[in-house]
Amino acid sequence: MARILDSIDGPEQLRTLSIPQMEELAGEIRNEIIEKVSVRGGHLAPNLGVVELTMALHYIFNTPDDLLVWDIGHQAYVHKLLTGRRERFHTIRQFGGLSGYLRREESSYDVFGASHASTSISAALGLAAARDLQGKEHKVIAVIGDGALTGGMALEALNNAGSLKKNLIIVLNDNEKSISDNVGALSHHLSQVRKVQTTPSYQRLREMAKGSIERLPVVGDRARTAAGRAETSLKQFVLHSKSGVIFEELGIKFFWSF
Ligand SMILES: Cc1ncc(C[n+]2csc(CCOP(=O)(O)OP(=O)(O)O)c2C)c(N)n1
Repeated sequence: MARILDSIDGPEQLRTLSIPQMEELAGEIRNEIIEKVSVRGGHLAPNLGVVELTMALHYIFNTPDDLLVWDIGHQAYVHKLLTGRRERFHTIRQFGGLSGYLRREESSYDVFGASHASTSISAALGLAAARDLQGKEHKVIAVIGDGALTGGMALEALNNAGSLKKNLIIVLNDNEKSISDNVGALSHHLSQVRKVQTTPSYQRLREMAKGSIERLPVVGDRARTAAGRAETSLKQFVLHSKSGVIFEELGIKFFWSF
């Protein structure tokens, strides 16, 4: 049977799919990754975990004009499959084949070649500053895991990003794992916030707030912005914490999706 994946030469085709087609595509991508990685090894779990996230990013943003910066790049197999490299995917991590990480020489969609952890926010911030100097308007998005976020360079970049106030989107892929379980104060903070989200009282409040917002006579972006703000306030209220979510305190707006 013909696969949807075989018709995807770039994000343009992805953006024409319906939700059921995208669900089917997500399954095909997982099968492709399992099949190819099981032959010669590679990063399996980090890639199986970002299938929907990667599809959503390429669907929503106008890549490659909008710049997608992956931290490390070990989780970029899905990105490679969706950006014109599916026919060469079986060569990944082999001499002369596709890189197991990102390479600017390999594709215009590979904005920043890393493989070292914790570099994405810095790189994206630099790209956002360059964009502003050039008077351009594209989006810059850094995607970073909760493990990489604990690296010194990421913390330095957050410090800088919170004060420069560039239009920069940071997607935190908080899957509670690094190479092993995450450790440290930041990881503890995130787990506290996560715990709040899963309590029945928070869920009930959230549903109530969502219901009220949906009944408001505003539509589209304004409703979404209002919903985002309401959720942030709600979270901080429920957290009972003077300092709230640490990123907000650093000047970075924080939206949670799970
Ligand atoms: C400076 C540096 N230290 C260690 C590594 C090894 N390394 C590769 S992937 C990874 C885990 C990343 O975890 P996380 O950022 O949470 O991403 P996930 O795999 O969960 O998507 C690490 C530590 C690295 N690439 N660079």
